[in-house]
Amino acid sequence: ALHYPARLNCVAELLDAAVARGDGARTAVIGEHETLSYADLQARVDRIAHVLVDDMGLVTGNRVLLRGANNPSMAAALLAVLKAGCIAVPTMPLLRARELCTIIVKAQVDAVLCASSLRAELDGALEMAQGDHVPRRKLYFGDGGEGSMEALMARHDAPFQAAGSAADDVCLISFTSGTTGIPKGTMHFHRDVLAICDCFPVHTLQSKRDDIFIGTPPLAFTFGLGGLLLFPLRVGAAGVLLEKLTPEALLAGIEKYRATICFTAPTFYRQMAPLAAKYDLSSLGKTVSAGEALPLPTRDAWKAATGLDMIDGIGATEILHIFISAAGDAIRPGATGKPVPGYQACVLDADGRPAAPGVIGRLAVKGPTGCRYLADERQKAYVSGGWNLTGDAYEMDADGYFYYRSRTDDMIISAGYNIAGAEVEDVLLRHPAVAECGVVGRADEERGQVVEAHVVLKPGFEPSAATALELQNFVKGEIAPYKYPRSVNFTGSLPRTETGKLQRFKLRTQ
Ligand code: 3SK
Repeated sequence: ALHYPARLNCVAELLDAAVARGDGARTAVIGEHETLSYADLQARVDRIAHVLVDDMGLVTGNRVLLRGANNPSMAAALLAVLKAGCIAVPTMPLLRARELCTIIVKAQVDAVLCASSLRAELDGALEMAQGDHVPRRKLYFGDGGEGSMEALMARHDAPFQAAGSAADDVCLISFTSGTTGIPKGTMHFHRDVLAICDCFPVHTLQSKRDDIFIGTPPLAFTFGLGGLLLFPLRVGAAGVLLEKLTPEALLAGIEKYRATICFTAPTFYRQMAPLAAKYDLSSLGKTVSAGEALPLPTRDAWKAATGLDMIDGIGATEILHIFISAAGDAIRPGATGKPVPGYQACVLDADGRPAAPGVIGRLAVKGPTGCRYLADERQKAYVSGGWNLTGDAYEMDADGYFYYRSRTDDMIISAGYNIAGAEVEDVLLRHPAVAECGVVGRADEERGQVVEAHVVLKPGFEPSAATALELQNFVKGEIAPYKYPRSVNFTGSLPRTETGKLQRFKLRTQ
């Protein structure tokens, strides 16, 4: 079990403690334009914390919306908010004014820190929010102009004493639109931030102080916040923050910075595998896949391209980070893995009782972190009897390995058969013509639902009736024929959330 003192500021533990133990000269964050040592990062965080408290008049518990690309300035701003005892409300750079407005109002944001390059949508959001809620303060960073954060920071060079927060003070409200499109704010404590650093990276990833972390999830997504900033800081390692989040940029980044651990989603690994041979990836030792279920063909393609066995994981914004995973010899292809030490998981049957091995049911998890929605009725459905119900359908085998089957609301019931869309997707992805696909159920008078595949073809393949037939026959040849997609829709792209998750609800209503 993890034990933390009752009073605790997570940034004091992650950053000030590193400098105090003599790691000040070590590299902490690497950006495309600058590299900061632990001492540099601490100095920058302290200046920003002074700006927040001394210039903006913020006090403990104030909520600060953050908006910026993955870079050292955004990382420092985020850490400064926490160090000052305020609550960070990070937002994805791709969010539009309407979505930002919802967050500003729902989180009753007190202040806004925004990269000047991303201010247009934010200004639109502030205007939209006028009638409902107006943050008292806003400050832009990144351009160094008059009145900017940088101009104010220049006036402060004294160390900043971390706020004496309680371990269970909220420090982070992380928003997720999930796959349903209705945003929820999830609240996390200072001790939760340390708990995720002391579970998955220690027991599963086994990261070390010489590691160099890299990846694509935005810092506003807890997958990226943990994997690219918090986990490296906890062990005195370095995190590379890339602003350009493309498969090519990630491969080039791994080569350039000699990264050892990569965090990204299956879609990226799928796109990187055919390009991998063009880059020197010899520094890479561990690759973590999360954010979406990992299809077996993607695991295989990545292994064939790089020799690396993917560390798959399931996490949730509600739980803050990964809670089921496996690495090294414990990897069982097709399974996500076992509960990360510190967490417990089980599969519940239709009556809410633990299901026998081999039975598909609802995944339930508990551990040092868990769901606390901000003012949201959905809390009652997510947490029941001390268990967090993530909305995933899983099956556990006799050895305690967990296998993803679908989202609980994604099971397709066709002519009495239960069909997991993810299984059909796995098969389609094995076909040489298929680049991406999403499989959903479409209402059908005769069969209740029919399996419908939305397919993005690879260059050189024709979206024709002949190709559709070929894909249907391919599925019939690989799995039980009742699972084949009776309807095939060719499309240029699939709807995804800002974190890369497939929005099946949009496919269903298309
Ligand atoms: O949402 C997810 O899938 C996720 C995965 C890993 C870590 C954190 C999160 C939120």
